[in-house]
Amino acid sequence: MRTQVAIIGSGPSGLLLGQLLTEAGIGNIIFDRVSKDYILGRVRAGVLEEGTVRLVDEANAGARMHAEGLPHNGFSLAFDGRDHRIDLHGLTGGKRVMVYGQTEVTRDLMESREKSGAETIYEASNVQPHDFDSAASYVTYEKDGTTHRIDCDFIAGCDGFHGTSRKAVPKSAIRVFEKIYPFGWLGILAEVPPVNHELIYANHPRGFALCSMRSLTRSRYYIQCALDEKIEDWSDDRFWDELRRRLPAHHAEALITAPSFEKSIAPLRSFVAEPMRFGRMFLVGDAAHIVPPTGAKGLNLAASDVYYLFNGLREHYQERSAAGINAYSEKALARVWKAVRFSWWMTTMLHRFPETGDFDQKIQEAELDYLTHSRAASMALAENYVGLPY
Ligand code: RFL
Ligand code: PHB
Repeated sequence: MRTQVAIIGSGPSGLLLGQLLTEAGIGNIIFDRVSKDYILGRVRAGVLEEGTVRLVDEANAGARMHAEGLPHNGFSLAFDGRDHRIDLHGLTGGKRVMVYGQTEVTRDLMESREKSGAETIYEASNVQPHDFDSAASYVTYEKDGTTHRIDCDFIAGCDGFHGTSRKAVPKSAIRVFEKIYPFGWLGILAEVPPVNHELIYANHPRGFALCSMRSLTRSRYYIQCALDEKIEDWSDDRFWDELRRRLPAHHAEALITAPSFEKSIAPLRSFVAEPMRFGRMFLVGDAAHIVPPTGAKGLNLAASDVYYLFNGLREHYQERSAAGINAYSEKALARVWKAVRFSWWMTTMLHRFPETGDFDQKIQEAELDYLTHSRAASMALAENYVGLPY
């Protein structure tokens, strides 16, 4: 069997690329090692940049996002017992973000893919890219006891941080940059109205906290925790108490609680692999880079990678030009590193580091005070948060 683009991974990167290619009449097959239901059970990102919204629209999957997503014009930085609003809309000349869960984006993209008739092979085990340094690339996978082979022009490695694509690249051809943070995020979902109509990022001597949402009746809350914390040790009551302690008093008093229906701990990491192209295989999204979630950039970077790669592939097929494909790695990495910097900076400014003490807490508060009182500093934050242009 043969296709034009073999896509490994049915997360947001793979699905978005697949739908843009399908809309442009370029053949593609997606392979994922897990089931559709498993993918739809993963709770992850919640904040979409305008560029991401635009791409989901181009992929013909934006209707529900526009009907149910919540446009946000700002967010709050809370520290020293007070709230300080960052007016994203005013500071960026009219830009905003969309609060709409990654799970819902994924569901919408899967639905439009099913409607378009493009093929996805779920529960494909041992998916492997082959011969991507030649013009005769192919992918193999196993299903129902049989090994299958799909020949293709290109391979898109959209299989996340633990995927197979990056691992298939010879060590001598790839360079990785990594930073592991000495804490994680404990996150919960609960069927309660959000404590505030906008997100709250809180710096507190006890550690960072984030109040986010999925809708006007469903909240997503996170608190910074030690890496060796066990989820079983965190009852809902303990979580709510700790969250309240880290918020300014008026929010703590207004917080509505209920039993959580999802609770998990995520480690924080910055990671970049260079380059992002190896012959006829491209790495896209988390397969190539990871950022700590503090800047809300992971999914949005996946989307900008997809934008550059889709345009490169479209130029290849429709205009017989290799310019876009040849520029993919360099263009994507230039944007990736700026988001890596922003996410590292937000993380450093908002979290309590185990090795630091009260001096560092005061420095963070001074930085936050400067940030919220200097228009120039607020503008730089807002410009990055809504997403650098592409
Ligand atoms: P994904 O979503 O990991 O999808 C990869 C897919 O590849 C499949 N796969 C394989 N398939 C075949 N063979 C193999 N060997 C395979 N190995 C893996 C997997 O089953 C999966 O279906 O990567 P993708 O598509 O690049 O998307 C990246 C985003 O998921 C990620 O960057 C964001 O979720 C990060 N993130 C956030 N990003 C934002 O932009 N805004 C946010 O607010 C935000 N919050 C978050 C986040 C990530 C979090 N966690 C849990 C990591 C909050 C959290 C808590
Ligand atoms: C979320 O809603 O899951 C979320 C929002 C903002 C972030 C990270 C996660 O920075």
